[in-house]
Amino acid sequence: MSTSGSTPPPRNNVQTAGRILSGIQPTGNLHLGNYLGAIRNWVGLQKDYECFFLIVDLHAITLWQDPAELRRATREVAAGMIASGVDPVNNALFVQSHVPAHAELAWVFNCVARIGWLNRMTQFKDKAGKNRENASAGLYVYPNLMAADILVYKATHVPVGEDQKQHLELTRDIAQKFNNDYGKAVFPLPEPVIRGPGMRVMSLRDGAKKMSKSDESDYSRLNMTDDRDAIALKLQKAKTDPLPLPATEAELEGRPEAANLINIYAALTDKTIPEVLADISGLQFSAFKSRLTDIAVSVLGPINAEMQRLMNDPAEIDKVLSRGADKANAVAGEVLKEVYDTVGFLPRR
Ligand code: AQP
Repeated sequence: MSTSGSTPPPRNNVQTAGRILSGIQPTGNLHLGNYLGAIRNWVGLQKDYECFFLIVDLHAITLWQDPAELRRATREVAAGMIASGVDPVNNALFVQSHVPAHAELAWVFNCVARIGWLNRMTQFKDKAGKNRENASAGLYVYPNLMAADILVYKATHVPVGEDQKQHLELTRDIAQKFNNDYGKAVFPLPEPVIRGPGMRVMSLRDGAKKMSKSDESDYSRLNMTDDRDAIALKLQKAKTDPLPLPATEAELEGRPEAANLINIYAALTDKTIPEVLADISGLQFSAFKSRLTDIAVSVLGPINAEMQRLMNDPAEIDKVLSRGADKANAVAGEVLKEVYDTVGFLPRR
């Protein structure tokens, strides 16, 4: 069966390389991992692709969120994306709950995806922990909603980190099964797209854990809203090991905390690891951390200042998000109509 739905319409009459869908959860403070692992890459992708960037509040409530904090974080994520260079005019930047088609298509996919497929999702096992019986049903069917997020725009490409690859595979399985079940190529099979180093930033307190919004220690991450003092303090306190800084890449083996700091340095300066090792040769860890502080401040400082400016005008952020939702609804509404028609729902006259 062909996947003819895979050619995206041109944007502003210019043919793009495809249609991208990517999202971020408003579950706490945006951090350096979100910036280097996702947002910075999106800024590069928007030049070539038609992009739909969404703030996934429906996903966020699969774990309980404080309502006031959820609203604050939703605006902060929008501000962080715009301050980092995401263009909300030429792309759609919006909140997932403002586009009802996501939840509606997710229900259809709840009826397409097989329980066995969901049982294999490692993220559910990680997030539910030992107490699976007490996890929300939403957390269990989260991958079906993610598939709906992507396919409700017939996205052709999805930027994915290591941890999301399995979910994209499931999305492709759902698209394929839907197309087969109904004998019609409604959905394209979206491809992963990787731009930039695709790096994973680890916790500053434990090199084996990824930097995360929900880590209870604020010292584990550099928030995009941290000022110079906070960045300096967190980097000075960042866990290292008793050995001197490495001189070669091979010496980084088995030293996750040192490797993480050096990877961060490389990503922030757009240098390779050997270039960074040449830069820092002969430094003590403390001098290296001071230099890294200057570099982090030079990248995050201007973003932080712009985020603060935007956050001082929440009504303006809401307007931008509302315009983004209008664009998204126009596309998603049509795809949902096609899906409802395909499965045999009676049209509303
Ligand atoms: N540490 C990281 N390194 C590289 N990329 C990261 N991302 C998140 N953490 C890192 C990428 O940021 C995008 C948005 O992530 P998300 O907010 O949707 O969910 P997440 O991956 O679960 O991020 P967190 O910070 O760990 O959130 P919580 O604590 O709420 O679960 C994704 O592209 C992700 O890969």
